[in-house]
Amino acid sequence: MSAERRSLETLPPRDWPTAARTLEDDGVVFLKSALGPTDLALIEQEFAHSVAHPTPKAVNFYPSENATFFEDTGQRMLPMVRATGIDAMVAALFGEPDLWYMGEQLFLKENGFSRRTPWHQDTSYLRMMGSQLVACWVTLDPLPREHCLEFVRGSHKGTLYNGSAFAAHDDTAPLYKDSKLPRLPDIQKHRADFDILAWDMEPGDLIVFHLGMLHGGAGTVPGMRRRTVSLRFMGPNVVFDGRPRDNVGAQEGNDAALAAVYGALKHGDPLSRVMGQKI
Ligand SMILES: O=C(O)CCC(=O)C(=O)O
Repeated sequence: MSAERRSLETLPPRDWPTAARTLEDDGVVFLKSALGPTDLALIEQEFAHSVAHPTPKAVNFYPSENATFFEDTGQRMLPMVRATGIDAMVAALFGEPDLWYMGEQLFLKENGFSRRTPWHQDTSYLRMMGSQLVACWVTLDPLPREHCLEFVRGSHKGTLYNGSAFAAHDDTAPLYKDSKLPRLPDIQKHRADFDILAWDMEPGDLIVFHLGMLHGGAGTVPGMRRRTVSLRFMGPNVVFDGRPRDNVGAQEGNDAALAAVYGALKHGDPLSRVMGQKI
């Protein structure tokens, strides 16, 4: 696998300035046919390897529901990111060559009626601010719009909510009990009140979204498999969000490694010095 960043000329042609403007305005951009068959084969191989070799952070959510809802995070997919040119696409969207890879998150839903991923913002869990802060969401299975990842348009510029605890019967149950952040709205119950974006997706299509976006993932029905990966990146304008988030001191979430990083930072400190892999 190549260690060099691919040049944009080797990737499907696209109007990158327009795509960047959509990402900036809406908080999400859909890139049709961004990846070719060789790229997909590589991602599929990496996905299978990760599922077969889960990290200690892997979670099987909602085990009583009798369907698979597997989630894991890791830092193993950077060679794939480079080989497929996903980093080159992010650099084009940022208009910025310097990038840091923050890692991948895998979701596998299958074997029955697997439930939705609750609506949430990644920045509720990560104390990060800046426009150059995105996930690239890839599906390995065709997903009609109703099984896609969904977004509230422009919500990266709105309120930052408390995290979802991913509770079985209450999607908005707050993760952080003493938080100053407001409870999530019940978007699923009041969908008509929100400007929701989603797409019919084929393997090869890519969605890039800002980590401040309200987003939620559809579930599966019997006979379906939904294998998806989020690859997260930041650019140099991303800084530590040190504003108080709870009533008892710094809110570190449930990640001890992140807590150690945050403890050494002041509001506005660049995060690229301390997090992610420079690529
Ligand atoms: O695919 C899903 O259902 C959820 C994905 C998600 O929340 C994420 O990638 O941040």
